[in-house]
Amino acid sequence: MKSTPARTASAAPAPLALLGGAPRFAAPLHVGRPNIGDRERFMRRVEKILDNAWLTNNGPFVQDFERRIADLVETEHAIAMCNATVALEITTRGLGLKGQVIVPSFTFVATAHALQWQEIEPVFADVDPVTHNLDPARVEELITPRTTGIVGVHCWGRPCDVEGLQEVADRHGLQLMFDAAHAIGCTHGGRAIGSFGRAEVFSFHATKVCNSFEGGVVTTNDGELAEKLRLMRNFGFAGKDSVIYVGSNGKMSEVSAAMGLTSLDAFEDFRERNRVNHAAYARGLAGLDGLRLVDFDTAERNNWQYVVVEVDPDAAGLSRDELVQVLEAENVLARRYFFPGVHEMEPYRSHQPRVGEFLPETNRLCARVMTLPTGTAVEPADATAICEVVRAALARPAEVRAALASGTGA
Ligand code: T4K
Repeated sequence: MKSTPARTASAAPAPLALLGGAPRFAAPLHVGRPNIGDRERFMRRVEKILDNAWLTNNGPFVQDFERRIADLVETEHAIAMCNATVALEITTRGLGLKGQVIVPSFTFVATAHALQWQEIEPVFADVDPVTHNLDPARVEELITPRTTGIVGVHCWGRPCDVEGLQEVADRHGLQLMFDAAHAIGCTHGGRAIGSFGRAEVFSFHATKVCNSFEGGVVTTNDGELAEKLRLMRNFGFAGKDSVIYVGSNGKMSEVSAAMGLTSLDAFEDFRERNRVNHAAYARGLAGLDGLRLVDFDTAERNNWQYVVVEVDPDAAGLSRDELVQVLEAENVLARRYFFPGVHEMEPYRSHQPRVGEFLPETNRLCARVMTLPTGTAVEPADATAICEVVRAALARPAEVRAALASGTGA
């Protein structure tokens, strides 16, 4: 598998760039650099699309992509859409959610926006500090007569407490669905994520382990729901001149499906690169006080697409934000996923100004978590070099802090 040759790592453990050394990487190393897959195969698919003169509206490549996803996640139905945000909107609409829906705040803003866009109020529940996923006990406390559903997020591809959430949902007659944007190819209890709750929504955005440039797929075993979602993604058309629902335009284009198929062809290679990179990070960060690399249950299948580190500033000697700046000076663009918490973003911040008081674990994670580069653009040696930078910074926190304060840093 080819990796992006746009940067070089220097061999010696150089002085930190923040402290006057040369940046460790000549070109930026991103979180979310797309995995490209086999270009020739993609180009051949594009040629075929042009030959077909069938560019969108449920074409053969979209249908093929849907079959491949349904096989992969072992569901009866997979409905491809233009992105996961629209897929979330259409799925919540198709499920008839209204009033209030309980979601985590420790997520990408799209989870909440998909509800708010339809004037459904997202109610933020706190997450479990270890799993980073919704805590069913906190969810249950927030149920009111206006609550109609729960949207769990399998954060980083690690499964939610699916059973705990399902029990809460059943006890209160609520719909349960999942934002599985991060979780393609992952399992829970040996069963593929994709068939839990009423429906699950995957993202195939460019930055995801498998991508279709932009894309989302809803999976479900509920045939009636699947049919409704298929119509809703196409303006509600049930036949040539017959519209039976309010619908949107959520269709995936053929060229996106061609990229999605090409990505799926290489998925096992992508997964393996992510796994070895994660292992390199685990070795490189081992023994550093105050740093916790989020791990994955090796009894399950994982896609390892996020390398997530929690930084305890007291034990580590530097904060997450300070480390992000140290890395930036080295051309390593670590990301603060997810910061700030969605409850700190508009319109939620204005709608619910005090809700943060009830989200202590979310607030703690938002202040401590950073994600590091992985994927096919990153070699395990790059991961090792990034860890050396972190180690070097933590060995001299006072110097780092002074450089940041004086503005001589990044
Ligand atoms: N639910 C959850 C839990 C999600 O995490 C997401 C999306 C969604 C729902 C919604 O799914 P979609 O509607 O997007 O299908 C990025 C992604 O855009 C977003 O898809 C993702 N989650 C989120 C976690 O990350 P940003 O705003 O941080 O993206 P951006 O543009 O800063 O890109 C990230 C990095 O990737 C950059 O440093 C550059 C690099 N990059 C990006 C693109 C697009 C490239 O190198 N090439 C590229 O083509 O949100």
